[in-house]
Amino acid sequence: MTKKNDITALDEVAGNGLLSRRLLLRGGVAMAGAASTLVATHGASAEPLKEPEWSRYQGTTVEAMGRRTKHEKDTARILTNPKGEPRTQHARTPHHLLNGQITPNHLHFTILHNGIPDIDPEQHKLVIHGMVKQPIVLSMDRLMRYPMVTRQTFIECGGNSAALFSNEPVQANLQSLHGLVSNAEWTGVPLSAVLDEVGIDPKAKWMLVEGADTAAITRSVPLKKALDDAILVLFQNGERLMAEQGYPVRLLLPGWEGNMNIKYVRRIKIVDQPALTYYEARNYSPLLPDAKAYRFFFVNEVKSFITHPSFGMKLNEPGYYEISGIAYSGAGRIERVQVTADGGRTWADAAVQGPTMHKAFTRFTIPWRWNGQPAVLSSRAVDDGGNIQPTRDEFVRERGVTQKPVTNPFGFPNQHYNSLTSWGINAKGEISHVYA
Ligand SMILES: Nc1nc2c(c(=O)[nH]1)N[C@H]1C(S)=C(S)[C@@H](COP(=O)(O)O)O[C@H]1N2
Ligand SMILES: [Mo]
Repeated sequence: MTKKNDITALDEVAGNGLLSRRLLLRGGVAMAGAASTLVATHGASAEPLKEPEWSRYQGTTVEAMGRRTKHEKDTARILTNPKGEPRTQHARTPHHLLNGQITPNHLHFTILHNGIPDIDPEQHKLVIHGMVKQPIVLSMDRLMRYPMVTRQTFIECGGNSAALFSNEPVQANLQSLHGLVSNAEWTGVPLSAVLDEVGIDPKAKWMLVEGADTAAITRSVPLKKALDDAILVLFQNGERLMAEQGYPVRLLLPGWEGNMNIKYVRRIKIVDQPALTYYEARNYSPLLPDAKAYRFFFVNEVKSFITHPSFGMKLNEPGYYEISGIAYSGAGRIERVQVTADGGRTWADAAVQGPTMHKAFTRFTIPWRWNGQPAVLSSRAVDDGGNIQPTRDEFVRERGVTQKPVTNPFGFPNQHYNSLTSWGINAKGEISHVYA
């Protein structure tokens, strides 16, 4: 038997204090040595509670729309146009302040190339035409009458994590670095059901999808994907889509590059080849070190990052901490996540919280005992297709980095970064962004 406060008696499963994820199953905070650092110091002198102000008077009146407590006002997105500048707008999810797997609707990341359109659902129509037997015009009323499906999935902008293409680590928090990905439960009509009804010409291979905002963002999507798991989404986490997420209807292509998930979708044209629109031919064709470029980059590949602890937080004393983070893969289900506390020399399996879903966020955790010495934390995910998140060396060799540090973390020097993120912890417990 391990004695309650004897933290040294616990076996480390990897270097620098990583403990077995099985401790979590056994309710092992006390066993992990937390008894001395969490419980003993803060629970020692339990006195009768004093009556605080808020216990003495009637609370405020409940309103029709629920609201968040003012104490959490800093749990907000950060904007690239905080003064309301009319430009392509990015709003980033504060993953370091959230937990679990679902991104709340008001904190879902957003990219809009031309602002939020104010669309009247009574007037909005979706046209499906081109190489079809019978073109159709769908009102939102009519679309609502199709059978619906619900699934959880993430959406990630190709430009997420772009700052990590810099050859020096940009000192910015998780929200700035990886805030252009979010995960929600989406409900809507499988696109395949609607395409069945219009009758696709067997020679057709692609569809051109167009939004109703002024950006008229248009993208070519292979029909194979459209018939596989694409959804015309009407609901987001149980309520109608947020205006920013594409109200009244958006295309969802689970696991595929953000910009293909066309919001405010008003037109789908069935065609036999990609249209090579501006948004697919220039904006979203990542460059390679040999001056070639990807023509298309569809799948957001397997990826993970540690959310707690992360940049900007501080470890106040040595002892027990839970390391926690997010893993996801546009190619499938997360099968395994490993964590290192010594910059990649040794790795331990994290606990992966189930049920794990295809192309959705998966939360991982592992207990850690920090000894007060410098440490480098990082995570590495593997999906059920056997795809492994590449090390930074592997990734840079294939995809390159920019020569100068990217001082502006909102810049888009390149796309689809899916390598590791490492947090360096110094002896004071301060956390910086490092390349390990
Ligand atoms: N109509 C329209 N659809 C759009 C965009 C847009 O500006 N207009 N932005 C795209 C980009 S670049 C991304 S990454 C995703 C972001 O989806 P979200 O704002 O719901 O997170 O929407 C895509 N669909
Ligand atoms: Mo994007």
